[in-house]
Amino acid sequence: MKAVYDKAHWQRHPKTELDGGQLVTPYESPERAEYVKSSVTESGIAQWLDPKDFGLAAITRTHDAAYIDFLTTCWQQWQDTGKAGEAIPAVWPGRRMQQVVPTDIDGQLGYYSFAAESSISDGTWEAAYASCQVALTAAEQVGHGEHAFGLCRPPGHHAAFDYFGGYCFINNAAVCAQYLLDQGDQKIAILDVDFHHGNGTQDIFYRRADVHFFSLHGDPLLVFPHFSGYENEIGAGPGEGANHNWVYGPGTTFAQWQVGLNEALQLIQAGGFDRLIISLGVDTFEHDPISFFKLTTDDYLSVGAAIASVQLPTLFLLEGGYAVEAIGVNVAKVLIGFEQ
Ligand code: Q9C
Ligand code: ZN
Repeated sequence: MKAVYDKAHWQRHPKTELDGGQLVTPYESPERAEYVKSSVTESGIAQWLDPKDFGLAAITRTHDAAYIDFLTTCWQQWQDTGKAGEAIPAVWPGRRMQQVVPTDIDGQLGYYSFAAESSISDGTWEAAYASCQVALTAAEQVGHGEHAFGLCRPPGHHAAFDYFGGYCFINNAAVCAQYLLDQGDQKIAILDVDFHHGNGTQDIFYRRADVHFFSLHGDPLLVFPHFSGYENEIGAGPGEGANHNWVYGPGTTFAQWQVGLNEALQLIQAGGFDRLIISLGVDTFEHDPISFFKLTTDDYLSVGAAIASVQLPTLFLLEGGYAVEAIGVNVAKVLIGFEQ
């Protein structure tokens, strides 16, 4: 399959993540992408392409233009105020407060985010933009009927129409779904196998019938993003019935998780979709430091094989996975299992 990588991901290099009341080295590190690049290259299944530039217009088809404006200016605004650390939101509009866009950068950070772990620093916008162009370059191949892998960093599935969080700034999968529709597709399926609920993707398509969203994830009563991902979230208006969540508890094995995977794949198989997008997180791994599923490296071969069974042109986009040295192999296993 075709695969796309851009070293510009290195521009996303924050020093801090707010975790347990401390500023720690971020889990979502540049090394992650390099391990994936090496393992996928070693597997021999990828033909690497250089990223193309589809411009900002492809992104503002899916995201609020004012939010994108904020992302492009945030770091400069933060620096202009002379603050010592990286940009971290610390205030949000609570229930019954006004949804206004403050002029002050602390207010803007709160308005345009839903969580505080993802510090913004020098190069964050540039890397997020490049990550999305990697995804779009891979999506173009899938539009031509090929399968492709976008080695996206930073990830995207927590980024909603107009807010960031969960290490995500631009929703790469959502931008690609819209791109494929704009190229003539009628109906796209997005299957999110990351450990965390893809709240951003769900948000963007919740009232739409042209993109159906399927997500398997840790129970939000117990894990991030906490306020999204419950099984009663089925879509609304024209999108009613087009959103599907499967939640699992601590210690979930592949045998248990696979039940939801197969239900999702059956719905996708029967749904008349033109193309399939996989939000490929491997934080479902047994040794992931921030997650609680128990998938093994060999299980990822079966994940890939199961996805292949629906026989749609498929776009894989990297999302999470924090057991740094294992994520490369685990991602490669999914792609190998898919191609076999
Ligand atoms: N103590 C993705 O997998 N909470 N994002 C982490 C760590 C945020 C995960 C808590 C997790 C975000 C793309
Ligand atoms: Zn995740």
